[in-house]
Amino acid sequence: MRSPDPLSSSPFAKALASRVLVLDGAMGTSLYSRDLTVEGDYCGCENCTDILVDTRPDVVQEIHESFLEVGCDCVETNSFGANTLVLGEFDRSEYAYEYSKRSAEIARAACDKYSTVEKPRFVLGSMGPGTKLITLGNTDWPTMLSSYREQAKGLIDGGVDAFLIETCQDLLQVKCAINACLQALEEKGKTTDDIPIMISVTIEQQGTMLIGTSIEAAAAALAGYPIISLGLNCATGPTEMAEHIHWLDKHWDRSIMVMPNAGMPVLVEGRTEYPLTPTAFAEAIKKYLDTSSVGIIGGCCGTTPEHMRAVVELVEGRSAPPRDEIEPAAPSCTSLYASTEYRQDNSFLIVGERCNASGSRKFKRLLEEEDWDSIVAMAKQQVREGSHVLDLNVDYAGRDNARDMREVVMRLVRQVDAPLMIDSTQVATLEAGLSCAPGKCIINSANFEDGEEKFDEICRLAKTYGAALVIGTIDEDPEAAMARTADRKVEIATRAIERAMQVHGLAQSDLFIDPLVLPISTGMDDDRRSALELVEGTRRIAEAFPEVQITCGLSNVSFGLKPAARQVLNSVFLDELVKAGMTSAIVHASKILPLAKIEDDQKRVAMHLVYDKRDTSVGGTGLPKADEGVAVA
Ligand code: THG
Repeated sequence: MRSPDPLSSSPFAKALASRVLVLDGAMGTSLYSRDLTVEGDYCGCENCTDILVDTRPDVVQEIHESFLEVGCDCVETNSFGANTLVLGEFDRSEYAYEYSKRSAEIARAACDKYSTVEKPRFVLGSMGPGTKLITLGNTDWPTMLSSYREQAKGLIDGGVDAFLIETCQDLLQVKCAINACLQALEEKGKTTDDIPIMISVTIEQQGTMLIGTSIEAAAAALAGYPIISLGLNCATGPTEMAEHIHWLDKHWDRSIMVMPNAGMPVLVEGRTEYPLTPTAFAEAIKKYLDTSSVGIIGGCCGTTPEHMRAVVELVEGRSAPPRDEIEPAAPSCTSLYASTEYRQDNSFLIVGERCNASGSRKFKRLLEEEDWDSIVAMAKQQVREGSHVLDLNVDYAGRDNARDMREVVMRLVRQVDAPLMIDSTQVATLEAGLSCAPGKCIINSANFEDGEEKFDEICRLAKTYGAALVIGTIDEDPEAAMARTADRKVEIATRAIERAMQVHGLAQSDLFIDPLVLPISTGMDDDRRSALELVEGTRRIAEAFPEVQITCGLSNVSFGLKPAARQVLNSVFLDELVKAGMTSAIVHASKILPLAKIEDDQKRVAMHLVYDKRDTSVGGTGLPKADEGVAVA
């Protein structure tokens, strides 16, 4: 549970923490209702409303004032598309900063006219989604990042009280815009304490964001970012948003915003109209105030000052709904579509191991052949076999690994509904994957083998891309880098967890400690204790850090043994690990046997191997030979 401490101490954040705030209504539909000329006012750029802050600041300010006049607490700047990508379509990308700054100054001037000590008015810097969907490859992360950064810098210099990243359709776009705001703030020597970040996503009538993301997935993917609120705007009227708002009400532990259209748009004689009258709009809003914890209410398409006047009357005197009693949603990772909890009841988080160039001959061949479709089919097959998450490793000497990672991730995120574990030893390859993945991924992995610098670099990737992080218990010790004893596993895990949390602000629940499975099948005496040291290390890490996840590359334990023997040993070992507190494992899902299906004597032999009890009564390993198969009903 989070303390009531708002994410920011700015005047806007304080107001948000104390009372329900009302935003303004539609800017776009208000502008379109004015008599503006394409050649003069729009400089020939039809529909580029962002230009109007330059050509018709009077009209823009007048619209702001019309909303302040009826009592709105906040206005949104007229900067919905004032970023380099959108303005580039009008050959005006170099104006992104200037238009954004002007939009904020105009809104500020309007607010200054109406602000009083009792009722200060606030400027929210509007940042729209643009016209390019990054998850669909219409643009890329660096381009979009610099596009939004220009806008954010202009909004800061123009004096906004908060950023409002709104009408979001694509999670990757949201993550990118948040980073742009954070970079712009840093450049200006400010933080989210000065200018907080608000997010508003658009849930279409069919119940998800444009490219299929559920509200649960959006909340899970965004929870790790320093945002002060999450809400919904556009696409539908207030009634259609109810289900999603009520989900946020139960599971989102910060402020909630609702900014609906004035009903579902209807076509009347070729024109789009919004059917809800101010009274009907306010009635629908009243239901939210009575039954949920909405703290910010605004109006999107089709809402006029009269609509907002009716809302202001409802809200007058209401204090901010408390959010600190909310039990946040269980820690999860997400695909583009849905979220997957890290902790599985009576089971473990199954991470499919097969999309790995060094873990599967087939995958390696498909990568060589650049047979992307068959790679997607392999991924889908693993989900059918029960994998919750898919490990993806394209490390392959002599190939462009970053490119391969992009090619595969771009396809998997859209075609396979499972979160990804992005696996590489190279930072550039990890970043290539993360910057194409809209959901909340798990990075595999960081460790201290090459010192703290590389560890820190990967923690920063986790922060930037909103990912969870696997940390292997390996350190700089040139003699024994990989922790082989329970003591060293615990020692390195402790150092890593503390550093990831204290230096990088990662959440304990987003850390997956990998205490390292080493083969016990080498025949070397030194390796025989590896399994039991791992069971013991797992138990102690789970005890010391109850919120941390613990994972491993299970199949490593049985390298070199015959396939049937591997199945038995892997399955028995996994069961011991889960009992000791392991919460996840990278496995070949269809090859894990339920213990009930393993014969007792095979189980006993496997246990002897795991716990290094030498059993002289059986010859060889005592596990089934390849040609015997395993007795499975
Ligand atoms: N920890 C973490 N990540 C990891 C590992 C780990 N990622 C990679 C690896 N180890 C886990 N993945 C695999 C994948 C496949 C196999 C073992 C571990 C495997 N493959 C068969 C083999 O090599 O015999 C090949 C099968 C085939 O070619 O189809 O055993 O420890 N964090």
